[in-house]
Formats: sequence, structure tokens, C-alpha cells
Amino acid sequence: MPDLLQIGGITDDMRTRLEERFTIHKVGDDYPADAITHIVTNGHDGVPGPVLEACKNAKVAASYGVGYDAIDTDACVARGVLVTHTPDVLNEEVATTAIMLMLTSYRNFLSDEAHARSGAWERDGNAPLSRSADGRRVGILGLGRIGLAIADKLKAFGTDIHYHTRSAKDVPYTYHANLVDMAAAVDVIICITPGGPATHHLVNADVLNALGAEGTLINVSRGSVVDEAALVSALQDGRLGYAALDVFEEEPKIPDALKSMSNVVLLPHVGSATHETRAAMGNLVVDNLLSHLDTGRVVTPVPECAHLNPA
Ligand code: NAP
Ligand code: 8YV
Repeated sequence: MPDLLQIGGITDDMRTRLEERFTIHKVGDDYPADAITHIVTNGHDGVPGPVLEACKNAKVAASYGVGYDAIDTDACVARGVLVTHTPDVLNEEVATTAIMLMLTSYRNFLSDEAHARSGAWERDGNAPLSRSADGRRVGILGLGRIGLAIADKLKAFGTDIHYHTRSAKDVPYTYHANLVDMAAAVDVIICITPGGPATHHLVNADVLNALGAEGTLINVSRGSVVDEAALVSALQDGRLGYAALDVFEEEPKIPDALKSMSNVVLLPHVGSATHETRAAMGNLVVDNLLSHLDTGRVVTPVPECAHLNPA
């Protein structure tokens, strides 16, 4: 059987399917680098440079996740390694996470829940009023597969939808070519672009200032998209009102300042983390690897590697 290198964790279902066709080696163990033809990894661990260099005969690196900013695709292409990812199967889940972050922030459900659970309701009376999430102006930063799913779900809340991307799309939403202009025009920004150098600190102090003292920043993209230091200082100064975050610059570290703020909602990068969606992602990872074994083609190459996938 061909040799597969495992970087990071895989689910039991993935292991069961992969063990039928591959001999699996783990990256921390002593593995036969020259024999490795396939790699399985994820959006956090990527493929470290020394591993890519050692696995000279690798043909495919299949990543468990849609975002692949942790993988050096140029280096992979240079070595003829086809990188795959898991688009589409997680659109609805991540969109739901974004909506839940927005609703939680507006409706103050975390402190309301604590109020009910702690007995404060009986002792001190009703919880404070919160802000309505209905009828808001929301700017989606990145209107791709997941951004479009977010827009669809927002319609249920009577949202006025705006977006910023590098090029305008054929959609019935308000396009802003300039992100600061969009920030000034909306109540909420939801970040859902890819990570990597092209989007690094796209949300900077100017964007946060334009979003303003009543504004809400939601990030379900990558921590690198938001200048975290600028975010902390905007929240501390009251220049930005609220934030709801699933992703951070130095995961799993979250700045203590954010942890101490009651106007901030924090999640540990769980945008796609349900049994159902992770199973679909795992199946697509394995489908890519098995398809390559059986046909020489993969199912979902990343765009940078599409030319390595035979027609
Ligand atoms: P996608 O379909 O490729 O969409 C990306 C969107 O971002 C496009 O609309 C693109 O439009 C826009 N964009 C790219 N670069 C930009 C830039 N420099 N400035 C402004 N807009 C830019 O990607 P997707 O499948 O929706 O996934 C998006 C990202 O979500 C992933 O890459 C991943 O990082 C993140 N994600 C997070 C979680 C989580 O658990 N929190 C889960 C899944 C995905 P233009 O090309 O026209 O600019
Ligand atoms: C996962 C994600 O947390 O798909 C992505 O880009 O961020 C999430 O779905 C992660 O990639 C799992 O490896």
C-alpha cells in the first residue's frame, strides 16, 4: 500500500477509510520520508517546509479545511505537490456561526444566561435590556462561498446587506470598493475573506474608527485579517462598540484584554466544528486522496494547483 503522512489529528472515520488504502505514518514519529506519496493535514498545521522538503516523492497534500493560508502553495507547486481543501461542505455551518455571533453580541445572551443561571433574576430582578439584531446594516468583507451563505441567512433578519471584495459581484447587495467607506455605512462588519498576506490587517484602525462607537466587528475568517492590537485599543477607547470573534492572530492565545471585556464575545475557532460538518469535511479529504489513487485526479484542488490536476 502507498505511504501516507499524517500531520495533526484526523477523525476515526477518516482513519478507517484511509487505513484500507494507505499505510499511515505520523509526522512526529520516525517516518520513511522517501516513500511518502500522500500527505493529510489541516488548516492550522499546514505542511511545514522541512516536511515538504523531506517528502520528495509526495504528490498530494490534502487539507482538512477550506482555508489554506497555512500551506505554502508556491513551494508545493514548485515540487509538483497538488494541494486540496474542503470548499462548500462547510458554508452553511460557518455562516450559522457568524449569525450566532452577531445575535449573541446584539442580544447579550451570554450575560442573560449567566443572569438566569446564577439566581440573579430571583435576587436582583430582570436582566438589562439588549440591542435588537433586526433590520441592521451589515457589511460582509469577502462575498465568496461562505459570505454568500451569510447573506442568505441574514435576509431572515431584514438586514440591509453591503459587501466589500476586490471586484464587484453580480448580486443585489450594495458594493463598496473601499473598506473604510463600507465601515462608515454599516452597523456590523462580518469578516469572511481568506487569510494570508493579501488580507493581512485589512481591518485596521481606520476601518474600526469608521465602524464606530456603536459598531460591531465579527471575525470568522482568520485572525490575521484583523489588526488585533488596533482592535483591543479601539474597544478600550470606546472608538469601537463591540466585537464577536471566532479566530485570533496567535491561536490558541487570546489577548487577556479581550477576555476581560463584557462587550466582546469569544469562541475557540469553532466555525465549522459540528459532528455533521466535520464528517463532511473529513469525507472530502479522504475522497481527494482516494480519487488521486484511483484516477490520478483530485476532487477539490486549491486554485493555485488546479493546473496540476489532469483534465
Ligand atoms: P472564497 O469562496 O474563496 O471567498 C473569498 C472571498 O473573499 C471572495 O469573495 C473574494 O472576492 C474575497 N477576497 C479575497 N481576497 C480579498 C481581499 N484582499 N480584499 C477583499 N476581499 C477579498 O472563500 P470561502 O470558502 O468563502 O472561505 C473564506 C475563508 O473563511 C477561508 O479561506 C477561511 O480562512 C475562513 N474560514 C473560517 C472558518 C472558521 O472556522 N472560522 C471556517 C471556514 C472558513 P474577490 O476575489 O473579488 O476579492
Ligand atoms: C477548521 C477552518 O477549523 O475550514 C477552515 O478554513 O478554519 C475550519 O473549518 C480548520 O481548517 C480545521 O483544519
